[in-house]
This record gives sequence, structure tokens and C-alpha cells, in this order.
Amino acid sequence: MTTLSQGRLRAAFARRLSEMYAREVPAYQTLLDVSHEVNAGVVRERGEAAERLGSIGRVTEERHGAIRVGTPGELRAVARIFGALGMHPVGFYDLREAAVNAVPVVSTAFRPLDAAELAVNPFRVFTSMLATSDARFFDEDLRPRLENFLARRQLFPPELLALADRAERDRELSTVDAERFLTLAVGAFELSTEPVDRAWYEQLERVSAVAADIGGVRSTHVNHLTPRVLDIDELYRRMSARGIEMIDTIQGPPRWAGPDVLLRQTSFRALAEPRTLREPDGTVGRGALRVRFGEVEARGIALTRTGRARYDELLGRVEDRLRADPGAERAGVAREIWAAGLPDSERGLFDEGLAFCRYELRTDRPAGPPPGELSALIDHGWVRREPIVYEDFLPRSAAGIFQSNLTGRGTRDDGREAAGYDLDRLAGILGREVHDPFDLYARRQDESAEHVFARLRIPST
Ligand code: OOG
Ligand code: NI
Repeated sequence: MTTLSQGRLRAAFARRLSEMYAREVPAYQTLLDVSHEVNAGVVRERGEAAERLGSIGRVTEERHGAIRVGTPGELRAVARIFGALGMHPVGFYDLREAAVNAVPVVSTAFRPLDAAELAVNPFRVFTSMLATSDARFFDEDLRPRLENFLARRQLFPPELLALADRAERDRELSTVDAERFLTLAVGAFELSTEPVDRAWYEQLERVSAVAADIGGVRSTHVNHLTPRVLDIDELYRRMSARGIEMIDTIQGPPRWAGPDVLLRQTSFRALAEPRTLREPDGTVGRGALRVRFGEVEARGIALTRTGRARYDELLGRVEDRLRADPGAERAGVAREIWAAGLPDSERGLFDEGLAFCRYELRTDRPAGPPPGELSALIDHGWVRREPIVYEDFLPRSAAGIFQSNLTGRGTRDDGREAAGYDLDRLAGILGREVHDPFDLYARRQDESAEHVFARLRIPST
């Protein structure tokens, strides 16, 4: 019997989801075309250096998706579907606290964990769950109606979940089962043609457009898919030149003289999509909703906890300076603050313990007995440090990306009680470990050191 491994199943799912989304949202196809143009240009110009943070093969295939669900039960079902694809929950993101346009969701990302699985296909999905128990957004009148509405819908057919459980347990599916699984899984994320109850949708929209997108309909759908690009500034210019309305900025680190770190993202604004709406008098008519958009991202080196704290501090400093001097140009201010606040080379980042690396044995290493310390092995030409690419998301950037489909300001009543969510509570909801991204990168760095010691027969104590 021929089978498909989880990795190949994941690659196939990512490809089919992308084909489906390109049919549903043609501007996404434009984004893919422009991304490919930009990537080909960068590879032409920079040669090997362009592939330092990922082969062009990986980068061309690489996508992340975003989905939004309404309840703990729905989130658990999502975890089973992604578990089938070798994708596990990593990180906790809380998008509820922004001063304006707060989004009433908490999120995690499902992704492959090991280097080998990431190399097969790095597909990841930013997954948000509506925080219906947060009284600041949903009062005692709205909350039970919302929870009842959500309790009565079924996002995923039982057959899909049964196949998912089998794939997770066996780490593969027969090609016949794989075909069925892929059809059902992609189908579950298509935009439904079922009429939307306009009054209900609009009531939720007053709280947040995201709440309406999740709780105002009886199904779920991909919100966006995001290709990876090697020069996001160039992509932004080209999309704007094609007349596509982009959000105001590129989220994340600025363009600066040093290495790419973490993640830079931008998006085009949600487009009006035709949807069928049911009016309060029962009549059904055609309307349009602006929910789905296209995003693009550039990935850089993963930062350690210390590096990440520095990043957050620098972003804060940029905001402070712009508040004090509203006429200043953001990009210039950011460049200056970054130049003063962060070493501008990979080596500097590694030396100060700000970024994660993999240790690799050099082929041109000296002969004779090696020194026993990692730092001496590096200094004397035995071992080289290679960057580890950032595989996760950034909460502030995510808050910025959510704005792509928010027009109204939404409402949050801070006089009422917040619901306490954190990584452990999310793990409890999922009944699965939610991995800490920093631990995953640190383990990868440590394992590469152990590997080097083993190859050189140095006892590592
Ligand atoms: C998710 C927004 C966040 C990202 O890449 O940071 C996100 C959403 O709009 O559902 O996708
Ligand atoms: Ni995204």
C-alpha cells in the first residue's frame, strides 16, 4: 500500500489550500506573482547570500495561513486536523489589550517542530480563538446568545476528524485516505455560500469585525495566506504601483544596515467579497463583506529572550520618539535607533547572546587535537555559526495585521472583568502541550553543539 507521510501530507495541504485561496481571492494570486518576481530578482542580484536563511526552494513553497474559531471545542478539533499534518501548537499571543482596535481573541500557531520536518515543508497556521468569556467585549446579554450560536454549529465533518486522528497516530495515511482527508480539510476552510444573518453579524461587528467574522457565520474559512519574500520593501513598492491598497507600514523591525531579524510583515486591505445576506424580514439578497486579505512576510534570524527584550525595547523607543516629534519620518527614526541599539552583524548578535545559531563543523578546520571549548573552536577555525531562522509570529505585528480588515474601532468596556488567558490555560483547553518558541530554538542550538562535540570526540559535560 502506498502511503503519504505527515510531511508530504502537510506539503500537499498547503499547496491545495493555496490553489483554493487563489481562486477565491484573485488578488492573492497577484501577491504570489509579485513575490516570485521579487524573489527571482534577489537571487539574481545576491546569489548564494540570498539563500542564507532558507533555500529558494523552501522560500518559494513557504506559506502561513490564518484561521479564526469560536470555542475551545473548535480549537481542539483544529489541533487534531493540524496534528495529522505534523503541526503542533507553539506560542501564546494575546491580541485583546491594544488601546484602540483591540481584537477579542487569543492565539497560537500550529507548525512543525524539528529541523527535518521544517525542511520538508514549513507550513504554519496562526490560529485565533474568540474570547467569549471576556466580559469587556461580550456583556451578559450578548455572551449567552453568542455561545449558543457557536454551540449549534459544526465546522468539521466527523469523517475528517476520524481521518485526522488516524494520520496523527500512524504518522501517515494511505494515498486513498490522504486524498479524502485533503478534500475534506480544504473544503472545511472554503468560504461558505450560506446566507449570513445581517442583523446578528452587525451586532457582533459593533464589538469587533473579527468577532463578526468568527461568530456571525455558521462555518469557518481561511482569513489569509502569506507567501515569504526576500525583499519586502521592494514587494510593498510593486504592489502599491499596481494600485493595490496596502496597510500603512511594514510591521516589525525596520529596514536597517544589520542582518534581518525576526519577522517583517505587511498586507493589502481586505477586499469586498460578494456574500448572501439574510435581512430581518427573511428576504435574502446579495451584499458584500470585507474580511479577507493577503499578507506577505520576510523572515530573519531568531532572537534569544535577551535579544527579544532588546527588540521590544527598540520598538518602544521608536514610538516614544515619534510621539515627541510627530513630524519625524518613521523609517529614518527606526534606522537610527536600531543602529545605536543592536550590533549590525550576525557575529555581533551571536557574541552578545542576542540571536540563536547552529554550530557547524568546518570542512577547512585545522589538523591536530581540537580545543575543548566552543568559543575556542570558533576562534580557531574549527566551528562556524549559522543563523537559525525565526519560525514564529510577533504579537504587536499580528495586532497590526488584524487591522487589515478592521474599519470601525470596536468596543471594549474596561469597567468589566477581563478573562485571564495564558499559555498554560491554552494548553489546558487543547489538552496538548503548547511549546515555548524560545525553548525550541535553544534546544536546536544545544543539539548542534552536542553534535559538534560528538564528531570531534570531545566529552561534553
Ligand atoms: C491573524 C492576524 C495575525 C500574522 O501573520 O501575524 C497574523 C488574523 O487576521 O486572523 O496572521
Ligand atoms: Ni498572518
